[in-house]
Order: sequence, then structure tokens, then C-alpha cells
Amino acid sequence: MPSFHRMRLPRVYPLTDVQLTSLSHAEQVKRLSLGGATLIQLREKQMPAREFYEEARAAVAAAAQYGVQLIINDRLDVALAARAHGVHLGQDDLPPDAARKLLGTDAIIGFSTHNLEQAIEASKLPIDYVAIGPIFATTTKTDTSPVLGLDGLRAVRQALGDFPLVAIGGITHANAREVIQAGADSVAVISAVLSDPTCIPEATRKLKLEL
Ligand code: 3NM
Repeated sequence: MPSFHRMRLPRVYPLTDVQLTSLSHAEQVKRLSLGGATLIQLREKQMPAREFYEEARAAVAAAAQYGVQLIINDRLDVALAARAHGVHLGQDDLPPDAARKLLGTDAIIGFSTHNLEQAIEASKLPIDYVAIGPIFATTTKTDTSPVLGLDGLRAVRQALGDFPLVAIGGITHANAREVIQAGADSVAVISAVLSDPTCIPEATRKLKLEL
């Protein structure tokens, strides 16, 4: 099944986290971009829409300065209003085909899946990449599904052919290479690049070099 844009994913796909860093989304985008990130997802589970919209606009402006693509987690309305490059949807968000109708053909749409069946179903949708996770245990997200491990990831890769595939959950500097070798095109990471907010560019650059 072809993906929507035959998107070429970067190996490292960082997500922002205000709780972890105590930094604005725009400041995180800046630091991640300085470390060489080219695709970043704004992940925000707490802010009211009004505040998140303002933060997203500032982050879009920061991303534009660095030529980075910015994706908004969950909130299609915020993605549209802030003119982000796309949206990343979860299983309980607006369905990807409805989002595609509202966003048009140019936008990037990613979709979270948590097991092989969901990943196979996702690959039939008008999306640009499938995310699968958690690969390993993580403390960053609390309501996670059972871990897939590298074997689970290999099975997803096998079922999806060359469909663009992002792996997420518990990916660290120590295991990221194995995750790519098991079939992920890209590793989506939070703590691996954000856990020390003073070293975000360095941690991002290091992870890129490790892959
Ligand atoms: N989604 P870290 S796991 C945001 O399984 C997210 O879909 C997951 O954070 C999923 O890189 C996760 O710090 C947390 O483990 C990723």
C-alpha cells in the first residue's frame, strides 16, 4: 500500500515536552533545530487551545527560520490555524480520512498505532507515515499499550512493506540503532533529546550521528 506522499522520514523525529523541559514549544523547536532536527512534533496534552495556538504559532515561526517541518499532535484545529506542516493523530482523535479532507493533499498526516493489527489498518489510510509504539517501556507517557519490543517492530515492518514507519517509546541513545536495524525509518524520541534541557542541541546531534 503506498503512503500518501511517499514521505522520506528523517532518522530522528523529536517531540516537544513542556513538562519535561520547562521550556516553551518554540524554544524547544529552536534547540532541536540547532541540533539538526528537520521534522519536529509539538506534543501538548495540558494547555487550553487558546494558549496552545499561541505557542504553536511561535513554534511555526521558529521552525520556518530553520527550514524545519512542524507537526501538531492531536489538534487538527491548531494545526490548521497555526499553519503547521501537518498533524499527528492518535487512535481516539479525528479519523485520518476526515483530517485529510480538511487539511488537503499537501499536509503531512501521521497516525499512532500500538499493535500489528492497527498498523496494518493504518497503512490503508490517506496518511504519510505510521507510528508504532511503545517499542520499549517509557515513563514519558503513562497510558501506553503493551511494549512491542524489537520482534514486534520487525513484524510490523514485514507487514507494511516500504510504508514509512516511525518507532516510538523508550528509545534511547543506547538502543536507537537497533530500532532502525529492526525496520523503523525513524525514531520518535522525547527523553533521549530533552531530558537535559541545557543540552538539547548536543543530544539531538549525538543521536543523529549514532544512526
Ligand atoms: N507515544 P520517550 S510512547 C508520545 O506508544 C509517546 O504511542 C507512545 O517518550 C506510543 O521517548 C510515547 O521519552 C512516549 O520514551 C515517548
